[in-house]
Amino acid sequence: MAMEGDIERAVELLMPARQVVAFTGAGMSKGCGVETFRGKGGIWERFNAEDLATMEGFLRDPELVWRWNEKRRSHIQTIEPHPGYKAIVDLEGGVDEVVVVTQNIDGLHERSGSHRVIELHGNVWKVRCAAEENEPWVDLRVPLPEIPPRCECGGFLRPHVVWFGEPLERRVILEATAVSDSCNAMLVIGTSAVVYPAAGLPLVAKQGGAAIIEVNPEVTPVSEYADVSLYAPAEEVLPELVDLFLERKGIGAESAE
Ligand code: BV8
Repeated sequence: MAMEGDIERAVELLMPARQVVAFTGAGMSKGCGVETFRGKGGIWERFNAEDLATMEGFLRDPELVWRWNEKRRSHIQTIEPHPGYKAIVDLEGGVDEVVVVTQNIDGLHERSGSHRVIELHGNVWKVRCAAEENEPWVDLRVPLPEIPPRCECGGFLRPHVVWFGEPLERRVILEATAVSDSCNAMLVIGTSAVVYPAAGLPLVAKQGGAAIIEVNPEVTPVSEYADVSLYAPAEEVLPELVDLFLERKGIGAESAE
């Protein structure tokens, strides 16, 4: 568990910050019952990433990829963001700007009220035509009328998520890199920090002079250069951290709305 002293240290690091980036991974959603990819019981322990999260896998078996994404969509639809999501929204009341840079595709940050969210790997509620490679659109249908769903052109729809071996959208990674470089503090929450280019962003922030505050029950590559690591679940320690920060700022949580 995170020691009180570590939370104090994290608050101290946040006090002078004007722009804060909350960089999140699958561990941020674990507290809502969404599975992580790695670690005990992770998705990649039971499934092969090549089959479910690559274009090759999709072309080989679009039905299997859609069954997996359909299962995630119907599960995500039923869950409520945990108090750690609200803590990130409340943090907005104590600094000039909070930018959420997330690897997650579940849309939970926007649903919990964060005002600026950069989705590095897309969003499972958006689809686009795999044949026309056109602009994505929101498709909230659960269940989908057919698996795999088809575009009007007759081609398959695909989830608007970034698969392994696919580049991130230029505009997205450029914006994420810019805010990581310019922020004064980065909260690195619930990521194993092994998937690039996303995993390189905490180091961009560090080299840009930001204080790095890690939130993860486990040690990760970020732990080596974090200013403080809070080894605890995000859903537990984020509310504690933000409440103490807002108190020190003389801002009640209610007025942080
Ligand atoms: C690219 C969307 C180049 C999909 C995802 C060899 C072959 C091919 C590619 C590569 C290769 N070697 C390297 C690469 C690049 C590859 C990569 O980095 N691979 C890694 C595995 C080595 N990267 C890519 O392929 C990227 N694209 O490089 O393109 C290119 C350039 C130009 C032109 C053409 C090509 C694209 C990567 C994006 C893949 N898509 N997701 C979908 O979801 O369907 S990746 C997926 O895993 C996530 O999005 C996330 O980004 C990533 C990492 O997962 P995490 O979020 O960190 O989650 P994880 O489960 O790993 O860890 C959870 C953590 O939470 C743990 O640390 C745990 O301790 C902690 N935790 C648990 N409970 C809690 C908690 N923390 C807090 N609270 C809790 N309660």
